[in-house]
Amino acid sequence: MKCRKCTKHAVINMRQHKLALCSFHFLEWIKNQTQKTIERYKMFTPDQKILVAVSGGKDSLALWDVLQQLGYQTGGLYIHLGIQGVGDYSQESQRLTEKFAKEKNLPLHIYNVQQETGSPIEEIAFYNKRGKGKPCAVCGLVKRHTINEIANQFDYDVLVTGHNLDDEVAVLFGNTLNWEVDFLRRQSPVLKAKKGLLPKAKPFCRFYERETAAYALLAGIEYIEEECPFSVGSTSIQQKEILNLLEHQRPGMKLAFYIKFLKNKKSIFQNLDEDGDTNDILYVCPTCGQSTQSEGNCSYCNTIKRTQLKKNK
Ligand code: Q46
Ligand code: ZN
Ligand code: ZN
Repeated sequence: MKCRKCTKHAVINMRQHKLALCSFHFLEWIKNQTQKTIERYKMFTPDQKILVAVSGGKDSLALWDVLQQLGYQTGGLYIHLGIQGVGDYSQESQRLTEKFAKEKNLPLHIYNVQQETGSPIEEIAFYNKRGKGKPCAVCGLVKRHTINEIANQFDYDVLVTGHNLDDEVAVLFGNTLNWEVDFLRRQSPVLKAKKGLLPKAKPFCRFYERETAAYALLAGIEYIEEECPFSVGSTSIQQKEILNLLEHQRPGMKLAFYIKFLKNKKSIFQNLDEDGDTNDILYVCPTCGQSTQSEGNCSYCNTIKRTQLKKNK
């Protein structure tokens, strides 16, 4: 198969776009499409400071690479969760993230949960009995808190994450199956700033996972291939498998499902603010100074305090 734009051998055939491209034109296509997505959803502008949440995986490193090539001012944030897994997951993903940042000469903030709080993520989850054996709920809480802390400290304007189309469609599918109206209302490629919280954007939300993987490979990015050990057997992975079967039978199904949802969202949720939560009164946590939805300490500070108290008993 030949590249649509030149006569060279095509390295990827994107059936949903009826588009086959060579390595050079595919890398160029990813960059152009990312720029279009940034503009289409009014994500951010070149004069803003962008904080990229990097995990050491293909999506976040590829996104960081594309944004810096497009000329955006970016800095990365890696959160070391203290997760072991096979081959020391956190240590290895930090190593690869640091290697990438060094090669590209990009600023990287490293936040080590154990060093900052005294406990790795699993221990915090254990002492707070959250998440039925998995530390994911606590992990989300710690990540959100850390991102806000670093963003405030270093004056970042926008947070970007490497969520791809497969991630977004799995979330959409799961929320539809359970009629999670509030979550559906809030699902968007871009979320406006709320009091004390950073605006968020997902510039890769229209790329299939195989496209971001191909980008990382062709751009020579070394990334961690293992997923976090706690993601194994998750509902979202099961749903991704079902969606892959549907996509196989009908190429483009995932993209259409997502794009049509975004197009029809306004009429489905008429009179409701798509960002949600805007009517919630936000308070200031007396310990860390971040926004919280009730008076007194925020959930993060309560969780860390509880961990330290129980651990030292
Ligand atoms: S939440 Fe759970 Fe992920 Fe945290 S513990 Fe791993 S699987 S990394 S996105
Ligand atoms: Zn070509
Ligand atoms: Zn707090």
